[in-house]
Amino acid sequence: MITTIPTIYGVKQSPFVRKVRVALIQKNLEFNLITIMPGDSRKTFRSISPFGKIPGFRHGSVKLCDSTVICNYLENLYPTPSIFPKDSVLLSKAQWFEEFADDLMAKYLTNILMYQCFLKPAFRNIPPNKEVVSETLLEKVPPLFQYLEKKFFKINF
Ligand SMILES: N[C@@H](CCC(=O)N[C@@H](CS)C(=O)NCC(=O)O)C(=O)O
Repeated sequence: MITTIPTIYGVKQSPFVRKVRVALIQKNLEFNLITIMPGDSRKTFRSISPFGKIPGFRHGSVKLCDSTVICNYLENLYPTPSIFPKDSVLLSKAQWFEEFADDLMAKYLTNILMYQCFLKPAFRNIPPNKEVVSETLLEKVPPLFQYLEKKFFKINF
């Protein structure tokens, strides 16, 4: 058993960092957060996350990247309380929603909208591409929320 406190490398605003923080909190585990921006090129960080993506994760001598890999590591090492259903069909459903959020939701909400509307103007001083923002908001995002609403809330707007 590794006795050191795990360390997350990343920023709180990242949905992938948040996912790992939630898993650690659910499991009542202490952790450190070292603030690292995506793409940071420092050697210590790149030895944990070779392509500079956040979150990176260190636990003793164990170095991991990718939020799904990290959450699975935590679940296997600290099975109680569990963050995944035991039933294999429910587990597959949970894994599908995790993949849905990591892939499609992150693609449009984080990589396009957050980048265009916040990161690009704030850090690169470049205004958002209005066409891309409008196409994403009007065409790409609504089907994702309609799907979630149908699955979870049974609301029809
Ligand atoms: N599949 C990865 C995705 C992580 C990811 O894309 N993180 C973003 C920040 S929210 C990042 O580091 N982007 C920088 C890049 O793609 O170079 C995970 O689940 O951890």
